[in-house]
Amino acid sequence: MPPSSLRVVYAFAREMHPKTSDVFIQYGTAGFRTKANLLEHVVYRMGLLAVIRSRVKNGRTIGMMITASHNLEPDNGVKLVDPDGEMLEQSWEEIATRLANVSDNDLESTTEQVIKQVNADMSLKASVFIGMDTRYTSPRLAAAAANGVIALKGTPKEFGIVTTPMLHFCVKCRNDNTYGTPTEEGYYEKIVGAFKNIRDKLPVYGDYNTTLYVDGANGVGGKKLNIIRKSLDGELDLNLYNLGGNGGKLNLNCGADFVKVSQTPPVGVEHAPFQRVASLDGDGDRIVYYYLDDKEKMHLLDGDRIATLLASYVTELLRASEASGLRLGLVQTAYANGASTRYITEELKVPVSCVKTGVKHLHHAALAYDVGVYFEANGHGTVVYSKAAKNAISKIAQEGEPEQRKAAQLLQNFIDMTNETVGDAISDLFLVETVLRARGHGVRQWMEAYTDLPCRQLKVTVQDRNAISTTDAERRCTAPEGLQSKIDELVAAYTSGRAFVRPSGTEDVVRVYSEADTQEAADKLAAEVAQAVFDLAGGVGERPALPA
Ligand code: 16G
Ligand code: MG
Repeated sequence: MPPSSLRVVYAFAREMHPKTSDVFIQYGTAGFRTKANLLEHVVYRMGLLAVIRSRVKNGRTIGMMITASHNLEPDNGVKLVDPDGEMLEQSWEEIATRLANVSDNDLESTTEQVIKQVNADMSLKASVFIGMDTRYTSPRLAAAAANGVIALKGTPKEFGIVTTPMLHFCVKCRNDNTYGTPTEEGYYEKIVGAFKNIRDKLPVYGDYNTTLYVDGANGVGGKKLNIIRKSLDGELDLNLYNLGGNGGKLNLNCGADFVKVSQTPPVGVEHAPFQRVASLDGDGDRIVYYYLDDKEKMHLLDGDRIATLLASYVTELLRASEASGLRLGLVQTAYANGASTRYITEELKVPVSCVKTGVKHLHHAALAYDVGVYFEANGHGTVVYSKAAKNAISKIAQEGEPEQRKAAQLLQNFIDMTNETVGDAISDLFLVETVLRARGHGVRQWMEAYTDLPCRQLKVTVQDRNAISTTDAERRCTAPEGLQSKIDELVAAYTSGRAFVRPSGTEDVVRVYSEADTQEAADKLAAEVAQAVFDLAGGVGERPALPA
């Protein structure tokens, strides 16, 4: 494309999506995310970038998802999806940030620079899939995205309201037709179809019952489960709450993030003792389970629990199918409860890697295993399988001895039920239900695997959060000077004590995490570490207080 045809990039910007704010915005851990009214020009420009990216990838399809996940209704955001359904390659985050922040007057020349820098052949076709969550600001932003795509002569395809993982799935299928059909129906066919396929293989028995309550966070995930529910004919009885009607507000006092962080049940859900409840986040890529006991005390089954459940079951099936030479491993972050890590390594005897916070880091590390299970404690995760693993399992499913074949066929259903592109609340829900059903387990047996160490999270506001540098998957800090040795000294005074600090990737704060043998101890340790951060890293406002 000759440079003169880039004039339209400016024309669209000026006439339809002008930059109206000078607030600097950064492509962070999960794309751009801020108040929706600051985003229209950003999303338009990401439409441009998606076309360039598609051309750099030889015309393969790129995804754009309009969502601010678990944030409240007034926020929104955009993230790009790479051809294999993964998050945008990290080296492009800086390019995205640059393109988002230049003035309208400089947009044409900056676009040209970017095209040169990444060596995009602008004569190629370009394809961009666009999805959005249920926010009332999303349609307008999706339209801006499409205009960005059109401005550079790419072809946008709009999926309307879908979960984030559905969009990732469709992008992957479009670029690799062995993975499935790139439509919402194709997603149901593969993922929900695989769940239905286990009905004869895994009869319901023991303490497992087919009733599941779901907190839909008043977002898109619950809406999609409502579609799925009607096709499940008795295999799973979904009681859905917080579907967005009756004045329920997106993520407000409900949803996976609220449940995990506040450790309290969401509003809008009925409860029965020991009834398992799954709580989704606003764009359907995170899930945690919980239940209330007969004294109405809440018990949380978070991402660590889901990871250990899935890893132990897949290990069992691999053993039963006698698939030899396949390495299964689990990936966590520093936020994983120490008790879960101990259980995985010492009892399940599964290797564990610890990586930096953020799905892309976990996903990447999981690819190193034949079967890689990854989860953040907050409920974002999935399982990925290598080609070798899929081939070996498929061979046994056809040619193995009867018992081996049975296990391998179950594994195949398990693989089909998994959205390997990204953590997916709906897919994870079916995986969890499958394992509980296979074992005849209710929530109590699931909970019995190990006992969580009490933990606490706090945040501290400092002048510049980047004054904190970390190493060793964020478990230790290297700056400011003296902070790590102070943390070491504080931690040493506690039984089973552990603590770390890291700058947030999504908020202007430093996060503090602690765990210890009692809740009081974990609370006190977190407060002491927060004080140390405040003192040594330029705290702003009031110095954090110790618990009374
Ligand atoms: C983003 C990440 C999530 C991570 C969180 C940490 C993705 C899709 N999402 O939401 O994985 O746990 O950031 O936030 O990567 P923080 O840096 O503010 O603690
Ligand atoms: Mg989310």
